[in-house]
Amino acid sequence: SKADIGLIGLAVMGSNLALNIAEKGHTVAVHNRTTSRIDDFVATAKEQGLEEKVIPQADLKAFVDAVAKPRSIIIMVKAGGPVDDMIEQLLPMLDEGDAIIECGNSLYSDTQRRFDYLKPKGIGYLGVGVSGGEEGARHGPSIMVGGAKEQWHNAETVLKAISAKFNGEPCCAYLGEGGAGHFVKTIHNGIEYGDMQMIAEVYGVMRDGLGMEPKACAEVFRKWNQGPLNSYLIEITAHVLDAVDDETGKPLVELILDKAGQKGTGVWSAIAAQTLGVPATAIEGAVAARSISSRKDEREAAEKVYGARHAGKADISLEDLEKALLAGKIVSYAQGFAVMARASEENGWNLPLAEIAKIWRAGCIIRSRFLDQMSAAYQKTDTVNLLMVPDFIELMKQNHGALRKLVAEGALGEFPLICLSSALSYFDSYRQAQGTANLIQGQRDFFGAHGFEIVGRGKDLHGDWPSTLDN
Ligand code: NBP
Repeated sequence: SKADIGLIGLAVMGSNLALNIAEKGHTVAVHNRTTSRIDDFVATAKEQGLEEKVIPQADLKAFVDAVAKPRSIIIMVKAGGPVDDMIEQLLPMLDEGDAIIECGNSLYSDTQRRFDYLKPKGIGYLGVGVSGGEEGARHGPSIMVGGAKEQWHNAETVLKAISAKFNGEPCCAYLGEGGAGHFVKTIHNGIEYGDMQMIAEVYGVMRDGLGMEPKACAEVFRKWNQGPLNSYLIEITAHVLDAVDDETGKPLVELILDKAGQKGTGVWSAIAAQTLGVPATAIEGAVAARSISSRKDEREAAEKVYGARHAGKADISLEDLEKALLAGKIVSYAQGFAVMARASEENGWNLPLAEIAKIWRAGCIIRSRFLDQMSAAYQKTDTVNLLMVPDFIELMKQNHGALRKLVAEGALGEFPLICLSSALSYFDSYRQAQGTANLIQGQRDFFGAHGFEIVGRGKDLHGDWPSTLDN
């Protein structure tokens, strides 16, 4: 008999997804360019007692033929060129109505392009964001589906079965056409950058401003994990801070080099925000912080020039740090969701914001209690900006004072709070009815005759500016 689904690409992610599929009782045909990976995979499937659900095929045509029609074929190869190569190889072997389901970390515009390319050929293209890393792929990731809706329904049972569950509900949903799934995954990663950076900034204040040892910080994060900040990232932060280096007996975190890596999805989300004209300062700040972190030589040189921060203590309580982190998080999520809402309008995706918050509640890196609250709040309203969603207005009112206090302490105490301070500035700009862009418009009209508006008098007005200047 034929396989329920096919999967190409048996590296870390693909093999874990395939094992997950087999474990949920679905037959999966598997293929990989380098055949030794197929043998390794079959051996692993045997060890796990799943070989009966696996149909290995070293020949691509035989693999395609082994999948039941209309075919659903997952590709989990390296993002970029290899995905296009795979599509071209598969094309002549597929029949109308079949689907290619690409589950790697692809750029959403590539996904959109592939979707548009395959649609007229009668092949449904699904670009699917899969979050949760290796563990998630094996035991239940959060799955963000975009692309051909008709073909999604053919694969829905399998994808929902392998996804993470939150209170029994699958963390897998169809979000919109074309590149919608990969776009949402990108913003997920941008938000993840923000969460991580804000946690790191608060850790910096604990370490340098409150003189706390890693173990003591870990204790605080464990406690916070019982409250509104309850999340996977807060939980693992406590573990990272607790870890001890075997060789030296020192806290491991103090030995790890302070240079953060990045693979590009944070940058993609910041670029998307800028391109769409949606402010996402917390995400941008988090990306910038990683870039600054990677320039250790420059930072060391600059510290010599300007001196290290003064050794003064920070005057802030742990309670206020917790509240500040919550307020920063609300702003960051508000920004990320506003970017998705705008992208949705621009691309006609109809992204369901409540549903997105829902499928992020388990399986992915940003899973949290907060997202449960968020999905509940978004279900009650169609307000786009989280800062204007009733339950969150209350939360923000209760907590922005602490964020303000932290940012003020940070400024005077010389702690870098690039993400948290950007979040606060955004909040203050967002809620300021009378801003300062009147001056910008005056300047623009002065040098470029761009015109300005005066309410009651009309648009495209000009000032009678002096024609000679000192400079
Ligand atoms: P890799 O990204 O390391 O890719 C290796 C796979 O791509 C192998 O199966 C390899 O075949 C295949 N491949 C390559 Br490379 N070029 C190919 C080509 N021209 N034609 C056919 N196959 C080709 O695998 P991974 O680490 O499992 O990641 C897979 C995807 O998942 C990537 O997009 C990655 O960014 C994403 N990812 C996501 C997460 C997450 O948390 N969601 C984590 C890690 C990765 P070979 O064996 O013949 O070389």
